[in-house]
Amino acid sequence: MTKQVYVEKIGEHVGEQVTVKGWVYNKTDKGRLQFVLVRDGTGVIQCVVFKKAVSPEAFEAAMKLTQESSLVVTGTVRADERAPGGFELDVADLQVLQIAAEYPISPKEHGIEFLMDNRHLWIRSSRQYAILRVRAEVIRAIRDWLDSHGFLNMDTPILTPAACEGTTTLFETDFFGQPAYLAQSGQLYNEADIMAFGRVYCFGPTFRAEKSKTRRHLLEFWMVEPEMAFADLDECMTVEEELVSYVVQRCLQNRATELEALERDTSYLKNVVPPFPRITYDEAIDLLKKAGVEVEWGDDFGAPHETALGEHFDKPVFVHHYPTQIKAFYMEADPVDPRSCLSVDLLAAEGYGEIIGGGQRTASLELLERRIQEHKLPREAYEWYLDLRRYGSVPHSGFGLGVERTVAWICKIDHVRETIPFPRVLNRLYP
Ligand code: NSS
Repeated sequence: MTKQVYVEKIGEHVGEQVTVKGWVYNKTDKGRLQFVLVRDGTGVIQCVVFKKAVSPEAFEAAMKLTQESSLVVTGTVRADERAPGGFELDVADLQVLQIAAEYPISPKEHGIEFLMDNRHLWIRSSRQYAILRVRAEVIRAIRDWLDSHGFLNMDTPILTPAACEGTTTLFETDFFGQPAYLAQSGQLYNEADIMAFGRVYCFGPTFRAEKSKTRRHLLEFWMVEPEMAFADLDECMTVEEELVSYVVQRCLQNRATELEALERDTSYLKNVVPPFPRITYDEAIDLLKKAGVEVEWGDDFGAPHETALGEHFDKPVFVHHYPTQIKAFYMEADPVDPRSCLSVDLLAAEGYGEIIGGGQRTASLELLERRIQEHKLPREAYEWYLDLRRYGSVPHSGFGLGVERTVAWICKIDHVRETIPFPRVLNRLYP
């Protein structure tokens, strides 16, 4: 039996006979020579099938290969500078598992609806492959950083009795006759967890019935949410900038090939190291007015505002102390000016806008009770959350980083739909 290897590691086997299992990526017919590009999930290798080097059956099989046919090839690894990836396989034997039907996705331009309908196949193409490998690295880097900085992974429920981020984007489902909502955030449970474990994070899918179609919104997205007992707003920002910098640097290091394939200019990313600029909402308003953007104190920032702000800085920028009226019910009040709250958003530059939302949470029972009332939330569903202010309340902070927006920014791609294997966007549940 010849040793099976992955293309990614093929360079370690120069001169050896190995077996590769994969799919036909492309094929060039040169008569007695068939050049078959095979991808195996870890890379692509050119396999050279020479008529005289294989059995007549194997050569016949090679002739019939179509794009995406599945096969097992055995051959000798040869280093070749001209080959894509630097190595080639001189084929000794070839076994076809299945001859693929005519593949619907070709190098020609396809409309987005067609590609979305064929997402289950689209993920095989080189651009999607690169983006989704960056995504996996982002997730791994986040976990590595948090796991090695004292954060304990505590996952939070997906079926919940109450809203965290407002009642307008809840997905409702039936919980044996009682309404349940898909989690918009694990934050409220994280707040319970930190009173037991100090520093925690949850990392999971979150759901928002966003009725708007934008390039930044998914209905199902992944969010990592660190939460810290005894941390104030400043410390929250420090943790955010360290985490984001680590994630970006890890991608530059471990996903250079993918970023290059995406033609990502990485000079901006190299500059993503702490500290990031920190400005207040009031300063942001001034900046926007000076830049000629129409805005009034009290307005929430939309994509045009965030883009304009991001353009001012050569790094991601923190905007903190937003008006209380435009933020969630759990935000701690600013002790100096109660019209503002201790919230912070991190805006990625290059037009990408908000990738993190977070801040310091209300520690006082009285204020929290008032906010729940003001936001017209059903108090019974939040009794347990109020308990956290009855039994050893402490100042605490946390944030949520959206994986898809972060990946879109790192890859510099237009739409978050390409940053998750199977995106859930408005009016689309298939495939
Ligand atoms: O609504 S957030 O701003 N904040 C929260 O959910 C807090 N409860 C998090 C926390 O403090 N633990 O969302 C946080 C991030 C936001 O910055 C985006 O990066 C991402 O989650 N996000 C989204 N990504 C994709 N699609 C949609 N619809 C979306 N909504 C938020």
